[in-house]
Amino acid sequence: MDPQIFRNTCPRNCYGTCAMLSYIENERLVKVTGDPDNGYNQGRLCAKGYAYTQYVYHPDRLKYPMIQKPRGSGNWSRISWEEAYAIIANKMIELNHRYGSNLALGYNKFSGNLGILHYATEGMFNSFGPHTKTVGNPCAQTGRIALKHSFGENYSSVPENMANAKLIVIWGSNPAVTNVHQMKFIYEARRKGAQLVVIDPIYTETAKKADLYIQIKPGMDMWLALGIAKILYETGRYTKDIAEEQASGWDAYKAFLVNGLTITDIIKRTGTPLEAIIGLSELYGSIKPAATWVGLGLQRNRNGNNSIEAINSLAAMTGNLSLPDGGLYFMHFDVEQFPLALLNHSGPDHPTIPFSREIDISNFSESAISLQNPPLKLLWIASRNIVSQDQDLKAWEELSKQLELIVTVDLFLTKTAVQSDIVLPAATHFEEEDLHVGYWHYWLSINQKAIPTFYEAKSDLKIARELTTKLNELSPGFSNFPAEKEPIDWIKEELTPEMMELYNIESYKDLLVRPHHKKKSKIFLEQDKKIRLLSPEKIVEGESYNKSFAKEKECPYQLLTPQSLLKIHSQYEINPWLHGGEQEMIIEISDDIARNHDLQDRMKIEVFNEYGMITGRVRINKLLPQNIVLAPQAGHDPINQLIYVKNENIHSESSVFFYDSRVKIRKWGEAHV
Ligand SMILES: Nc1nc2c(c(=O)[nH]1)N[C@H]1C(S)=C(S)[C@@H](COP(=O)(O)OP(=O)(O)OC[C@H]3O[C@@H](n4cnc5c(=O)[nH]c(N)nc54)[C@H](O)[C@@H]3O)O[C@H]1N2
Ligand SMILES: Nc1nc2c(c(=O)[nH]1)N[C@H]1C(S)=C(S)[C@@H](COP(=O)(O)OP(=O)(O)OC[C@H]3O[C@@H](n4cnc5c(=O)[nH]c(N)nc54)[C@H](O)[C@@H]3O)O[C@H]1N2
Ligand code: SF4
Ligand SMILES: [Mo]
Repeated sequence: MDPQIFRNTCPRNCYGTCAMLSYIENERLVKVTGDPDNGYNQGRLCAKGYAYTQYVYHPDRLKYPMIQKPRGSGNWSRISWEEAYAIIANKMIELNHRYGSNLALGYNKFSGNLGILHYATEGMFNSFGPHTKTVGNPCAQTGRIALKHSFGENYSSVPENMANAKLIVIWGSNPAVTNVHQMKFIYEARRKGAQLVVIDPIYTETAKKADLYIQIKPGMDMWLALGIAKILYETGRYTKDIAEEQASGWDAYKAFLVNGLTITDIIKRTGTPLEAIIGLSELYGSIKPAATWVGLGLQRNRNGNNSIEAINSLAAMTGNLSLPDGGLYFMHFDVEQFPLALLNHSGPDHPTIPFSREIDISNFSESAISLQNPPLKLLWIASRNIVSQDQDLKAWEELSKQLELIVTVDLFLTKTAVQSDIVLPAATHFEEEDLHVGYWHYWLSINQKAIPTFYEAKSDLKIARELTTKLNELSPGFSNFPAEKEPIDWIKEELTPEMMELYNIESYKDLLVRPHHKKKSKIFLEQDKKIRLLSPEKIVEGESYNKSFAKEKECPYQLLTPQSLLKIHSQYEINPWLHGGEQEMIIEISDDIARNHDLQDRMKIEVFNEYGMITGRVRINKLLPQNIVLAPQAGHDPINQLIYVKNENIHSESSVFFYDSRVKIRKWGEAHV
């Protein structure tokens, strides 16, 4: 019998949002391929995508709900869904009675599955009335704010068009690792003669493909962008009508370029040689269209906002933003144009409490601890591995002490799940329906249920439907979640006439035939964009970044922990096709650091600071800047134990400044001899 073929979409937090075809035989997933009808991934997947047949049937997948008594003991026992719902619902109701509201109930959800129906978690909590919600984005908020400041709205060009650019400048992104399908368009551009420039403190896999690689000190891109702008202004190679007429803040910006900085300053601050600065200004000054990519890596430090605004200003003054194949790349938030009926589900009113409490996910644990009247008592964790991926894990430990019930919904017994009271097994995307809009490309695709659910796993939506039913059984009116609605009803609700027109479809059924691209004319109107140039006040603020490392002497090395090719954050590391068993953490250091500590390749070291310590094996990387330590995320002893990077401005939202971390190192055991 021929296999049945279904349309699925890889739901990972990944630039690809790859449309895929799944092949099913006897109700079993036997093969996956990329969907050739999606113009972005064009029939291809990455290695993680091709490994889905193994991921779905992985022996470690959670099969049943389980309870652990006491928390953290490892003493798990299997319970039925009915029991799990009863325990959770009774606790929710008890907390409601104790405090007179549901503010003691909260969730932490992030990026395990980005499907629109995965807003079921938020929808379920909304259905309780005022509660404690997690807002913000630890990954991209800083860049998002910077783009909004520069352009008044979001801005990210169509990635397929990068193939037609004549110059591609990537600031702080590593697509050869994090966005493999984009490399196809980059290679195509290069074949047609385009120049590729990569600006990164690390000589990455993408840098290896570049015509010009510029090594820069982390956090110093603002200065490099200003330096290039200065040269272009002084040599008259900029687009006058845009800079002088369309952009706001030109006079102050220009005055700063002329009087506020010298090229010698730029070289000192960025650590970039003069030849590279001249080289990049020659390219920006002479080649059009130029595609400028402000990467996510760029904004994981305190100066990220200013760096992005500086690069935006440079891209604007060179006149590339209005050219069809030039433009600016970051990521987009088009998903927010959909109704997002689950996310925006409105719950019942509370007689005295008008709103939910909000916690910024970028400073989750510390903010949660500070909540009083009532304190946070129940935490629901979904699509999130806090213990591996968040910062300030000491605050997380503190927070867990006050939590009376932690429920984690996941596919695996993660580092976070083992610190929970109850785990609930989640379904893979092959086991549930969903709808997906990318954040990089502009394709809309559907996700069909292709196989029966694995043992007793359930989708987050199914869990929301069943738990709210149980709550209402025990306490009528507790929740107003529309539990009767099927996944397809939610999908149809997202596809309003406006959205269908935007994506050229007449019904969801068109998505069963192929994914659809957003109408190009509706993506953005370059001509109308307002451009606000980086202001000298911001530059002064950026200046203080140079001095912000007060602990420099004490903790001399900067810790960079970017993403890895064969993982998505903490995911996939248990997949044998991708990773051969448990691996020792490899810590890359410069030969300078190796010399200082008398270290050689493969030696065991300890990396530590006042928050914690981890061990690993040395790999000397001669191309690393002097004071940089490079380590991967996740693993059995996650590096995030050493990461504690607060945004000092508590009133401003930001990404987590993961790359502002500092550490010390020593030979393994050195402290104990
Ligand atoms: N394989 C794989 N792909 C992924 C992910 C994954 O975990 N694995 N995660 C996905 C997610 S959620 C995200 S957010 C993206 C992120 O992917 P990217 O956008 O590529 O971002 P990062 O990996 O954080 O960092 C990219 C580069 O920025 C550099 N960098 C750090 N600081 C600076 C700086 O100050 N200036 C400059 N110029 N460069 C700097 C780092 O050295 C790194 O090489 O990848 C997505 N894709
Ligand atoms: N040191 C350091 N830390 C970082 C970063 C860094 O650069 N350096 N990058 C940060 C970035 S960019 C990001 S985006 C975050 C990512 O942070 P997280 O989103 O917490 O990262 P993941 O490790 O992908 O964890 C997602 C979890 O969701 C689970 N999951 C998958 N699908 C489903 C589902 O359908 N339902 C439910 N309930 N669960 C599901 C997965 O099994 C996994 O355990 O990490 C951040 N942490
Ligand atoms: S992880 Fe990213 S690149 Fe790989 S299949 Fe999924 S969406 Fe595509
Ligand atoms: Mo991210």
